[in-house]
Amino acid sequence: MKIVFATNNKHKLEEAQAKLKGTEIEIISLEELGFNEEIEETAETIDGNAIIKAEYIFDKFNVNVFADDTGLEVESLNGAPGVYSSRYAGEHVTYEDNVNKLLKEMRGKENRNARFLTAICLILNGEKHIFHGIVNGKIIDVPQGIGGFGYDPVFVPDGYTETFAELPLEIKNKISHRGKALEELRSFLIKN
Ligand code: ITT
Repeated sequence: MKIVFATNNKHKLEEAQAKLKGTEIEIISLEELGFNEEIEETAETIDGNAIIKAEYIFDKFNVNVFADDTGLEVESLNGAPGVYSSRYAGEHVTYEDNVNKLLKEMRGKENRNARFLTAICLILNGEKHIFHGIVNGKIIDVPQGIGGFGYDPVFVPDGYTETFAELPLEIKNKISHRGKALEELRSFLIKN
């Protein structure tokens, strides 16, 4: 079965490909589909943005498709940056800019608890399904590691001492927000 992953993020693509390896499910990227626009994420929730991205590609190409939207929610920042995680430091910023803004906002805060939340919206044969994944952890104050992307260098998942940027991709993919949501997607696709 071929299925489009509606993302422009190559790290997400890599994580999904690793998760679906060994199954009959083949992921088609937006690049392979010949689509290279940005899809505007105008919803105020993670679920809403995942739905927007999947529906946009479904409406345009009439293909089986899934999309991922992810946010980092920090307890002492009342859930920020949340749905605004990709543009926390402004529009068209780097991952580093966002991390620096986060560390600045958290300076002096004792409560370092945070979680990543992923929503995946799948549209299969025209029907919509939503899957979720969450990982709890802590924000450290000096970035560590060069793997992963986004906020990975400052996020230490519960039960570990390394950040997601230090842990091998296999471990991140096993315990992470996206790894868990992809696992749900995988089981669903195998059954259907
Ligand atoms: P697409 O919308 O094209 O899928 P994106 O990078 O814009 O890609 P999001 O809209 O889901 O993805 O933005 C979420 C932001 O949250 C993203 O830019 C990263 O900074 C961060 N993020 C998402 N997943 C992450 C992960 O696994 N580890 C660390 N940071 C992550």
